[in-house]
Parts: sequence; structure tokens; C-alpha cells
Amino acid sequence: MRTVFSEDHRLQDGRSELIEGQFVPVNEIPRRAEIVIDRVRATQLGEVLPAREFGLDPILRVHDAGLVSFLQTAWDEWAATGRTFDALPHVWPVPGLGRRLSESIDGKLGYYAIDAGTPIMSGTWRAVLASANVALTAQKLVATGERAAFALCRPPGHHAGSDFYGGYCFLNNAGVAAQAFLDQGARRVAILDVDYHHGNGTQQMFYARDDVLTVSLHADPKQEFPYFLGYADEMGAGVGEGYHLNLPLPWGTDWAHYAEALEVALKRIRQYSPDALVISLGLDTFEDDPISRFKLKHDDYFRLGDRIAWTELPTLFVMEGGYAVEALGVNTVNVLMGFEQRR
Ligand code: SP5
Ligand code: ZN
Repeated sequence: MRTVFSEDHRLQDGRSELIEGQFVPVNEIPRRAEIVIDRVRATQLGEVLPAREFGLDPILRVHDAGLVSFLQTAWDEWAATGRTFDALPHVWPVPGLGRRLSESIDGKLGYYAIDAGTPIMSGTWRAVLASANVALTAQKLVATGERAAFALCRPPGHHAGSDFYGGYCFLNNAGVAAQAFLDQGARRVAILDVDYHHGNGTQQMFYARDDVLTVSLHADPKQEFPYFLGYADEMGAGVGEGYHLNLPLPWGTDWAHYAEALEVALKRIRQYSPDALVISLGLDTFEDDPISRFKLKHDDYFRLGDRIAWTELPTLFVMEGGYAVEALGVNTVNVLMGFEQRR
């Protein structure tokens, strides 16, 4: 399987995020992508290709123009106030406060962000655009006949919706790629999200549509970020009714229980009979992940890849989370090797 990778990911290099009342060093660090690309090379998974440029059009097919232009200028607006540290919001538009778009950068940050864990710095936009281009480059490989490809995206994407960012995500790389499949002739696309966290951005983006089936396996939002979305009774709206599936799982979930939910997800995907499958590939389900509480082990990731391959669909893997950094290369490539029935 070929991998698409851009060095520009390093430009997203935040200092701290707010967790449990403290500013702690960010979990979503450049080393994450480096350790994965090193493992891709060491295992000779396949050729590594650079990202091509696709401009803003494919991004604007699923994202609001206001969010995109905010992301392009946020750092400059922040720096213009004299601040030199990363940009983070500190106030949010809950319904009782209204949702006016302020001209202040602090108002704009709160307007578009869902959390205080997703710092913006001078290189953020270049890294974010490169990450989307990585997804689009790999998508093109699959759209033009390859059985599968790996988009080594960083920063990740699945928490970003049409008009919001957060959860270390700015643009929804998997969503952008899914839309690209449709725009290039696919009739139906499925997105399977196996990141530990609910793919709230992906759900929101396609919630009222029946041409993208979205399925997410994740820690129960009763217990876990993003808290407000990801419940089992959310099944789509309008013509999209029945085209979203949430499979929330409790803290402590191991492979045996995970695999049962995975079969439900894969069964729904096969029944939908899509022309392409996009995997939001988070590895934060690993037992040693520092911010997560599932119990998957190194070998379980071969099994995950193997089960996904059984769909026999053209498959695009898009990198999402995973914060047990030293294990991330092995776990990620195990999924891809499992998919190819290699060990
Ligand atoms: C792409 C992705 O995986 N984003 C995850 C964003 C999660 N941010 C919130 C983290 C909250 C962690 N709370 C548990 C801390 C354990 N000490
Ligand atoms: Zn995650």
C-alpha cells in the first residue's frame, strides 16, 4: 500500500492544551507523524509519495467559507494584538449568549472553536492545508484504481465540522476525501471512524445526507470528549435518516467487545454497498494511550485491518488520533499490514 506524507505537518507544533484545569504539553505533537512514517519505511509497507496541491475548492465542498478564511488569518490577527504565544479561545457561544461573529480575534476563536485544546500558531494553516492535500492525494490513488492507500494526515480531522474546529482538528480530512470521491463519480461513500473519540465533525458534516454513510465506534460521550454528540440515538436527519450509526462503548473496552461492535459497523457498511470506504484511523484505542481508556493491544490492530479488508471495498485510510507516541508507528502499520494480510 502506498502512503502519502507531507513534511509540512511539523509546522503545527503547539505548546500546551487545557486538560483537567491545567495547561499541559500538547499530546498532538510532530513526533507522532515522524514515528509513523519511520515505521512505514522500516516495514517497507510501500512507496511514500508527497502531497499534491488541490487548492481550496475540494475543502469548500464540505467546509464553510467563514471557517476556512478564519483559519487562514487567525494567527495574523492574534499576532497583531502583540501576542507571541499560541492562540486559544477562552469564551464560547452557548445558546444563552447568542452567536454573533465578533470582530475581535478572541470572539472569533470562541465562535469557531469547540475546545481549548487546539492551539493555532504561525504555521498552523500551512500544516492544515498540507494535511488536507495529503488526504486528497491518497484519495486520488484509490479513485484511480488502487485497492487502498494511506493518508498520513497530521493534524487530524474528524472533530472538525463544516463550521467549527477543535479536538486537535482544523479541517476534516476524511470528510474532504469522501466528498472528493463523490465529486469524481462515486454514488455512495462510507466513512468508518475507529478513533477512540467520537467523530463529531464527520457526523455533523454528513448528518442530513444519504450519499455518505457515517459510522463511528468510540468511547461513550457520557464519559468522554466530545461529550455533546456521539450517542446511539443519533441516526441522521431528513433524507440522511438511517445513514449515521454511533456505536458508543464503555471505558475499559477490550478487543473482544470492540470486535462485536466492529462487526455491527461492517455489516451496516456492506449493506449500504458504497463505492469507496474511508477509514478515520485513530490509534488512541491502544491500552497505553495517555488520554484514553480502551484496552486494545498491538496484535489487535492486525485483526482490525483484516476485518476492514473483508469488506472488499476500495479503501482510503486517513490518520486521526493516537497519543502513545512510541507505539503509534507499530500500531498504525499493523492495521495496514493486517489489511494486506501481511505480518
Ligand atoms: C483526533 C483526536 O484524537 N482528538 C482528541 C481530542 C481530545 N481532547 C480532549 C482530551 C480530554 C482528555 N481527558 C482525559 C485526561 C486523562 N488524564
Ligand atoms: Zn481520538
